Amino acid sequence: MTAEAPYGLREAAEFLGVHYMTVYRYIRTGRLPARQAGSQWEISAADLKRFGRATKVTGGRGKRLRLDSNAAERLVARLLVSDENGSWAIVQEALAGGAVPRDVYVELFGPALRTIGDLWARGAISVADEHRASVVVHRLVGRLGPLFRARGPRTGTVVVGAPAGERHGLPTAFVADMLRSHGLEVIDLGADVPADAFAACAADAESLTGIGIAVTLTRHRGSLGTLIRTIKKAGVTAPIVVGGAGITTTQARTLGADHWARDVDDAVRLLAAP
Ligand code: B12
Repeated sequence: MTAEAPYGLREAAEFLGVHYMTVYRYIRTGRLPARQAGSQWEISAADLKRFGRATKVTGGRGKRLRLDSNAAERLVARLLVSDENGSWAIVQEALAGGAVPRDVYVELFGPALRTIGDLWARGAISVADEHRASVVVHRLVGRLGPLFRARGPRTGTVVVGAPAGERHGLPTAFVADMLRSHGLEVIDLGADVPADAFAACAADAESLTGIGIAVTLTRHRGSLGTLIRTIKKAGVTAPIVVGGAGITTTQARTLGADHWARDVDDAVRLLAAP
């Protein structure tokens, strides 16, 4: 028995009853497996039929593709090959499917990054892979940022950052955008901020209403303590909210924080309405 010849982009579009650009998007977002032969895309007959059955996009224009639940997995695949456009297409698809920008950060980027961390921990990917994936996520955050801007006057200023040595910067970037949507001016200092510089920035900030510090690794608790002490010594009285995987509520209190955030939504709630 001879295998059925692979389908080209237009033939696949005809088979599914959709525009060929739609098929191209399915491929770029990792939903439909395909290989590139020179400048042409080739889709195996078996993959095309499986895709058609799974999505019910078979022979008939106007049928809507359901949003599938493996968006985070598909995003992981695109992030690990530095495919910013393919990653962005998955974000757009989530937004088109009714997700709000907060969901993209918390429900899509969060799980994708955790999967990447697990792959690294299992030795399946390298630290370089982790870096390339987080660089793309930073770029996607840059694209999503404008969607979080609130209209009207700013209601206060929040400074967010991570203590010296803590190189995980995405948690503060996510929280910063979410706070901006609450009408706050946010100064995001990002990862690995020297205590003196953090404190000086907070002391200079106009209408400071809060400080957010994210700690991802337990080993940075010592530098979190130094940071909190330095901020207080600089005369800053705005409440300090700390959170992240590396810190518990008891430790946060012991180190002098005013509040501990259970998760990202809690952090936003505490900082947006101190
Ligand atoms: C990307 C990444 C990196 C990048 C970071 C790049 C960057 N620009 O941020 C790089 C490559 C630099 C890195 C380095 C390391 N990493 Co790393 N990294 C990750 C990874 C894959 C994603 C981190 C991330 O952004 N997560 C998404 C964020 C948004 O989710 P989150 O951490 O849950 O954060 C939320 C909360 O913090 C929350 N939040 C809650 N309360 C509050 C309060 C406030 C005020 C704020 C602002 C936020 C906040 O906000 C966030 C939004 O949801 C994680 C995997 C994972 N499970 O997260 C590993 C992970 C965190 N890394 C790990 C490790 C071991 C390391 C390294 C030691 C070795 C390595 N892998 O290279 C170094 C240490 C560097 C250092 N000195 O800090 C481990 C930590 C294990 C542990 N429990 O100790 C993890 C869990 C991977 C794993 N599965 O083992 N890493």
